[in-house]
Amino acid sequence: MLKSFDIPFKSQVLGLYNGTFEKDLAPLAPARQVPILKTPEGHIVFDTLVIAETLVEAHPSAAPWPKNPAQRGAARSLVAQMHSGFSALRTHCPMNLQNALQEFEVQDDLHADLAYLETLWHHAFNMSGDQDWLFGAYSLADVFFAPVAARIACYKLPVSQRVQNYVDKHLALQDFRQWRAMGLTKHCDPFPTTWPAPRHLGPAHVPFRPRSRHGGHLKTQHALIRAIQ
Ligand SMILES: N[C@@H](CCC(=O)N[C@@H](CS)C(=O)NCC(=O)O)C(=O)O
Repeated sequence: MLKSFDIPFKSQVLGLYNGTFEKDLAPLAPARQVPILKTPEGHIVFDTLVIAETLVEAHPSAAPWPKNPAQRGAARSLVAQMHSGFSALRTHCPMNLQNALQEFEVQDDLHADLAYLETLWHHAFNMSGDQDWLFGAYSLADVFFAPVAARIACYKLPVSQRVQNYVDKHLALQDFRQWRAMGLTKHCDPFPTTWPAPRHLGPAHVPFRPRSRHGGHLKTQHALIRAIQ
């Protein structure tokens, strides 16, 4: 999110799966889940939606929401739906940027989530004139659906060609590839999920060196605290 809108930050990883999570969280109280944002003033802000709105306030020129009011309202609605719903997708398809499955059985409730996802995304494509991103230029709506795109790729979920094109667009995005490359440098032992038949996520296993878009030296303004996925 911060990177997509060119907001400098320093990232700190907490040990979600290695037993240090509670201890790592202690200085960030009362947050008890990641991600967490620490502002330049030292304020702790947690929950992705609140982090997004905090950044919008602090960096209005970054323009992370669509300019057009109708599209902005729709973008916010889609993000809210994502944030508060899609429980089947979350339950059956935990995020994993390391591997993808060859075969995965899609349950009825997951089919229903995917159908609703198609409805929401096509609504956005129709509003914006069917461009690459949901509302034309890359916006917070795309940020919030990036993990959904990763899940669709990871579990090879059945989606329409239009939606698959949108997913591929996410996977090919430089910031997405860098995010994933940074994740691949971390290893969990034991790995938290059982993967019967892993394969590469695709569309290409593109080598990407984790580094800052600003030439390697990040000027620390925000600290984004996240966990090993
Ligand atoms: N509503 C929260 C959900 C955050 C969330 O589920 N975080 C997970 C990792 S993705 C977490 O911290 N899990 C650890 C735990 O619940 O103990 C948000 O969107 O920020």
